Amino acid sequence: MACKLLVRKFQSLRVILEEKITVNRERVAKLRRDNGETVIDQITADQIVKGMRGMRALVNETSTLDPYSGIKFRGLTIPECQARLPKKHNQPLPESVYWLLLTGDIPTPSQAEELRSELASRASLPQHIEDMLNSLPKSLHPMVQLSIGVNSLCEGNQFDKAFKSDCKRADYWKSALEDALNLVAKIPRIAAIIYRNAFKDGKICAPSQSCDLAENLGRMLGWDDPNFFELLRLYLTLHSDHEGGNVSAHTTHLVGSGLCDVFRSYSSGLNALAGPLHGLANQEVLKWLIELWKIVGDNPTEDDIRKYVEGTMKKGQVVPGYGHAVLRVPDPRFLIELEYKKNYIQNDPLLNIVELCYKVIPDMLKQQGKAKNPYPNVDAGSGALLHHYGLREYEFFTVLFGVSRAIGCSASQVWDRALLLPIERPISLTLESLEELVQQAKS
Ligand code: HAX
Repeated sequence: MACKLLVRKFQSLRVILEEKITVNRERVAKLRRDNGETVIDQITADQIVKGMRGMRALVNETSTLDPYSGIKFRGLTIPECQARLPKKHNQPLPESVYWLLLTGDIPTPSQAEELRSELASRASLPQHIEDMLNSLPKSLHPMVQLSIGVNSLCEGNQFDKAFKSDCKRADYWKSALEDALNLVAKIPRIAAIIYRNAFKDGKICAPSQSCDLAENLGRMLGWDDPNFFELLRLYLTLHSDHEGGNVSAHTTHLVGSGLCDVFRSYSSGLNALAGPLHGLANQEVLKWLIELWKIVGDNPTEDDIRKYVEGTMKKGQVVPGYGHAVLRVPDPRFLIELEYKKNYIQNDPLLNIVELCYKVIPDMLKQQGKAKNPYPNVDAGSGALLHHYGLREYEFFTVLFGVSRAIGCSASQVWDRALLLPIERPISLTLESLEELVQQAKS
């Protein structure tokens, strides 16, 4: 019997996905049948010690990351997305980015509108989840609150219902898609409730049926500024996806591989995002920049910045917002942030400091000789842009990252189920067995 799903009017995305899934499932079957035993890579002891570093060992359809040219969403660079996806004002609609990541196609304006309208219709939360979020202590870090909120969305999820019914495994992706749409639709409200409770008066407006995800998010946060909504559109695009091996995407994929629904998988991914070497770096950058600004004032020299960075390094700390595990050039997302500043913001002392840091820090990290990538990553500029528009509570910044990354992680989860990917289960080694394997390989 076919998997029973909530029947909604919105069908075109499902129909398009169904056709693509049939074709891609056959590709996977052929690959495994004809070439399942073909060796395509080798692994060194160093890569094992460094936690599968650089190993090509996962399938992820939504995006690819090249060390030199950066992220591509379904083959498109971010500037190409900005040029080709349906937009509001000058930035892609987050809904059109979601459509692209889900289907691999550039949506038509009417498809983007259809998805926008569908997500807006799902944007509210059950009252008991609002009550639960309102009851959390204000002092609980916003990322913990976000993870709790997303986890709680799993109640009554479609994937579990399908799993417990006689739904065929081949149809699991349909319920994963239902849940994915609900996640992306509802996470802005969870984020906004957390913000309003932790930093404002706890009052929040209802999501509007006529706004896109970014504007709804901005309005629920308490803004009424089209320029801020425009920044949020860019922000949601820049942070939406970064291939499958990063800590949060990989965590989501791993948890989902045990057939956990998208809410619990992504809630785990959010905890992964909350580490300071990963997503939390955006809060750490702003904290660090504000301290720097206090010390050096509005018009610092390059030497002022150098002195402060030396202090950070002497303490044995990393310079937040610099370095990357894969990229070997300045993160194109950071360059787009600078471009945004140039086009939209005349004069902002903190953003000027961000630019000055970019002049100074790469050479310092090169001289230090440790970091493989001395250049800025996406987190180097994102917080200062939010600060410009008055969003200054940096403990909230990773929550915005988490709202954005739900787009990519949930699209990937749909494809994980669509391609019938099995449970992920690598093998760990003790140091002793690794040493033995090294000796065997050398003899
Ligand atoms: N400042 C100072 N030292 C740095 C550094 C930085 N920004 N980046 C790397 N290094 C050091 C490392 O600590 C490491 O030192 P040890 O050998 O003493 O352990 C050495 O350089 C080699 O590290 P690497 O191989 O270049 O870097 P990794 O791939 O291990 O780590 C990180 C990549 C992004 C975690 C790292 O560059 C870092 O800690 N950067 C600062 C934190 C940050 O901005 N994180 C956000 C990254 C982007 C992201 O995921 N956003 O969500």
